[in-house]
Amino acid sequence: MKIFCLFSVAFLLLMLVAPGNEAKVYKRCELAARLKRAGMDGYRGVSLANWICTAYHQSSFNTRLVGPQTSSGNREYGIFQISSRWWCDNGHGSTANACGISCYAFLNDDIADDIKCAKRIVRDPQGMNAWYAWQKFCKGKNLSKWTKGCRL
Ligand SMILES: *[C@@H]1O[C@H](CO)[C@@H](O)[C@H](O)[C@H]1NC(C)=O
Ligand SMILES: [Ca+2]
Repeated sequence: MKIFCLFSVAFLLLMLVAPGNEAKVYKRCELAARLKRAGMDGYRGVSLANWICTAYHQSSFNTRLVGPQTSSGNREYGIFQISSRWWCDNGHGSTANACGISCYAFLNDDIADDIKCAKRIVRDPQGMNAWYAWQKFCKGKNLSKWTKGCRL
């Protein structure tokens, strides 16, 4: 039993320190700073608060989130919940794969590729309406709370 506990603790520690392998959940202001650094504040006229609000309502800032399978057999991946139907390839069924990337690349703690694809998505005529959570929870709302208290 003691040995088992030691192994468990060792395993847990390993999981915590393994680089690039973390189930990273961003803090709100941490994500705000990261997105700002990536030029997302005002990208295509979309303020930083809109991106934070969208990410929160899509994934709770969890980079590891895989959405449930939809009726069309697709899933959504990562902090922005990007769909395998249009934007990435998850190896199951057909996809437009407009971002030219594996969906699994959206599940690690390096969100550079997620950001790049989100920019591609918002360049389409539908803009932010691509994200249902944005329409429902962010569009036309007072979004000041999403960047409040963040040093940006
Ligand atoms: C948005 O909400 C904040 C904080 O609740 C408030 O200070 C601000 O005046 C509001 N902005 C608008 C445009 O209503
Ligand atoms: Ca990634």
